[in-house]
Amino acid sequence: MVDFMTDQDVRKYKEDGYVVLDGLLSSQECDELRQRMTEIVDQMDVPEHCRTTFSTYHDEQLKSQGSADYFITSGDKIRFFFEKGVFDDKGDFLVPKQRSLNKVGHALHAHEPLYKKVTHSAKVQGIAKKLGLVDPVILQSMYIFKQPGIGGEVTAHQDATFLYTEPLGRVMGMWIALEDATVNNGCLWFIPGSHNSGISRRMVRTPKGTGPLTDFVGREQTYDEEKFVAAPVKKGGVVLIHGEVVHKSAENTSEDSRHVYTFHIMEAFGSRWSPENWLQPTEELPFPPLYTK
Ligand SMILES: O=C(O)CCC(=O)C(=O)O
Repeated sequence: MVDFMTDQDVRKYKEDGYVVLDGLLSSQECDELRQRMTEIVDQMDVPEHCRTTFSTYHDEQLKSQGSADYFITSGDKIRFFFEKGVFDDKGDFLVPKQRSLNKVGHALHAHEPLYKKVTHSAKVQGIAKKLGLVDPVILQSMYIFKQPGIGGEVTAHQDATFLYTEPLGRVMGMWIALEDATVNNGCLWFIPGSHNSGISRRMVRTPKGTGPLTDFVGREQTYDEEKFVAAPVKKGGVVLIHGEVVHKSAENTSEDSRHVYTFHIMEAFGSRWSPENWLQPTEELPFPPLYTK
């Protein structure tokens, strides 16, 4: 069988820190994943912290503590993260709920059979093998909506800021377009070659107690806007994202959505997953190996 990922793709990935591969999924597979997400959203329970009214400073603190908890314990669950301004102060939707979400995360790969199937598909395993990964494990997964009109920007970052390993260079994102991702609806932009300069900051868990649950160490860097190159992708295509490559996406001011399913893998062989990362394997969900049937 001809490799889905060619030698030239591997070279491009190593040189630039990312590569776009067309045709990972068929159009029908994309539609099935989207349809399943519509059902999940139809049935979702709106998280309590979104429903809390904030009339006093104390309530506001509780609400923000609630959302921090909701995030940091989401690694082994399916949870809902919303765009800004989609709830009124009683926690009722101001927009149709199918149009309210920023993302759903972080364990679709474990709990949702269709998503699990795609994550472990022969093509995905073939990509990991082609890149020489010995023991890749799945760290997390997300469905990102980039809603028409309100889908917010994702500022320039490196994924290893959030998913830190020693040594670096062990994490890769697979970002699958379930609809065409274009410069108009918020495709990814990269600084080619930026994966070779380490990382500028890390997000770490803070010691248990009061206050924020995570903090940043290091500096948020500013990047030369001119250096970013757009990476539009056709429905069904995948972008491989090196853990240290600088990337971002613009807000979606168009009338089209830009749904993607994305997950991150780590070469577990010879790597140390930082215990300070927000995301930790749990008893319910240790990081599952990618190479399974
Ligand atoms: O989907 C997006 O707009 C951004 C995703 C991203 O930057 C990431 O998954 O690291």
